[in-house]
Amino acid sequence: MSNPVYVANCIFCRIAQRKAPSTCVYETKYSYAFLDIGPLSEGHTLVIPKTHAEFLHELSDEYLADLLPVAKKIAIGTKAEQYNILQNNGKEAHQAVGHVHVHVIPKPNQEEGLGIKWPAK
Ligand code: D5M
Repeated sequence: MSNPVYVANCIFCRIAQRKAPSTCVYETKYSYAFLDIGPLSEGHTLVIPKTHAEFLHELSDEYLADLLPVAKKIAIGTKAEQYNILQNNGKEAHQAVGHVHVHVIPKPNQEEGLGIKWPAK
């Protein structure tokens, strides 16, 4: 495993290091998953690498390879049959936080919701 890069003024680096608050959903050696602060739906989760990279193309394959399996696990954990996986790179592409993150956005039943109890381990 290559040495992780930590950027002190990056909020997602701070979250991954547990120096800033978050609701952890799941984590691996390479990735950290937590609830989005402004959820588009119940269970909206972000998966981030535990090393700093602003854009996907700057992230090493070692960390990149873990992001989608974790996103899949989160999606399964929500029990939503329908969901979006999104990943934005650059301001024009609606990236607001400069640390790679994958959105998992479940589409819960509008009346019943998902009834998730986090963390879903
Ligand atoms: O999405 C950036 C996402 O990051 C957006 O949905 C809000 C979320 N966000 C920002 N700060 C926090 C903290 N501190 N905790 C949890 N979620 C956060 P983007 O793809 O860059 O537009």
